[in-house]
Amino acid sequence: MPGGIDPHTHFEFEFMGTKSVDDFYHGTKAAIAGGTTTIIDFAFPKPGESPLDAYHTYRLKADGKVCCDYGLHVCLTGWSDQVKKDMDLLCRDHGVNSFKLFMCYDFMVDDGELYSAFEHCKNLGAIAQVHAENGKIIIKNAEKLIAKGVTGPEGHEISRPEEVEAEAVNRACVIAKQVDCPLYIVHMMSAEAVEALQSHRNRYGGNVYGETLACALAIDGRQCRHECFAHAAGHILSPPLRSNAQTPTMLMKFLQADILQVTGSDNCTFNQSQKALGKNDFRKIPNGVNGVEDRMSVIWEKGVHAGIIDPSRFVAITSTNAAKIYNLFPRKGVIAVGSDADIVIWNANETRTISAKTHHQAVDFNVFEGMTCHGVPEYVIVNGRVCVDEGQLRVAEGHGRFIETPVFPPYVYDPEKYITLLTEHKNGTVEQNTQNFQKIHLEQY
Ligand code: DUC
Ligand code: ZN
Ligand code: ZN
Ligand code: ZN
Repeated sequence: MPGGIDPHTHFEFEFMGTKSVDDFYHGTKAAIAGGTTTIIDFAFPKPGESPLDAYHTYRLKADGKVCCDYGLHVCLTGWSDQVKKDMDLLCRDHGVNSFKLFMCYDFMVDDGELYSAFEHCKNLGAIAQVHAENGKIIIKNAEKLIAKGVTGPEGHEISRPEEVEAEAVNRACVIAKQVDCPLYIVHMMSAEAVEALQSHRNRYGGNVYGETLACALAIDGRQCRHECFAHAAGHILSPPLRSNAQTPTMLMKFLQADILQVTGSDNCTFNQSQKALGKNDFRKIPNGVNGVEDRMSVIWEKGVHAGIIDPSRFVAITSTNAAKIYNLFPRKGVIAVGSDADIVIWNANETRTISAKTHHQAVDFNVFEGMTCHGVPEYVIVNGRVCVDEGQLRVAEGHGRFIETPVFPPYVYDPEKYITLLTEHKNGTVEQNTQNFQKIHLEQY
């Protein structure tokens, strides 16, 4: 199958008073070990830094270090004429076609700023991305919890319940619709949030896309109530893993039904010593977990091996859809003449057990610790170079390139352009998938 594309990583990210430990070398090495051959990271402006400068800062961090190809989304932490001009230059000369805005954290933007940024994305042919959680509500909820003495990791999810995610999803969709801008909602973590997305799409049309994460498909928020602080804090990210034990399966079914389109990892790793910054206040636990290495195996296990999605859909949600949405298709996301030689030979019968002791990431913790997965990459070819050979990892630092993501007439969800997947049985009969869920997009082939 085509190599995995992880459109959501944060390598060397300066965040919450510290820096994520997987850098562009360890992060891309781990990606390849797990069958991912392209990542898209987020250039994030430091205080006072412009978006264009942030882009250059990230190019300097990544170029020469990456083992596989990478692209960059650019984060907008505010709105001004300068930001608008930077967006023009980033799209025109720097190979950027996606801009992320945050509805929570210190650098959250308000509805007017979202409106202006979305409008400019629309004008440029870029796609807008949001981290959808209502930041003002979270601040209030967390203050009250701390005042009541709830300071441990369990307070994190309590302060940001599903409706706080769903409200922001709906609001982002409404604002994007006003200016007819395509919108991509990153890391959707709850059924309520996805239902908000689907309800908007049903009413107004489909130029909104939803991504969920490997961790959300495999583990739930009960881990954050573990008696051991390091274990609980190790599972803190935002939006949080949900305590509802049904959530991972529900999210997988949303992927199956094309209600969600993409999976990422949100790989943003902090060692246990860094997580301890929030020992007395859950608001200070650096947010983020691993996933760039294990995403493909975990989704194979919980999706394909569990019988919820078929292998074609697996390829769509781990590779092809991200390539299409970020305008990398058909260079990436497909095996075809003229495409990059990013290829994975996947052994679905083989198993491996995930552990921080054996993973290739720099971080000292793994949220999938002890999980046994079917689905192991036997060979991984990165841009023509065999980097996993019979399971042996042989990466080359600097082998990866920055890949430009050109602005586009965006990929529009249009049911007319899809065909239903046909399943051919050994006896020669062909069965149509009457559920009409598995759809492949053929006209580019
Ligand atoms: N959420 C995380 O958990 N980490 C990085 C940034 C984010 O939005
Ligand atoms: Zn430049
Ligand atoms: Zn986010
Ligand atoms: Zn993220």
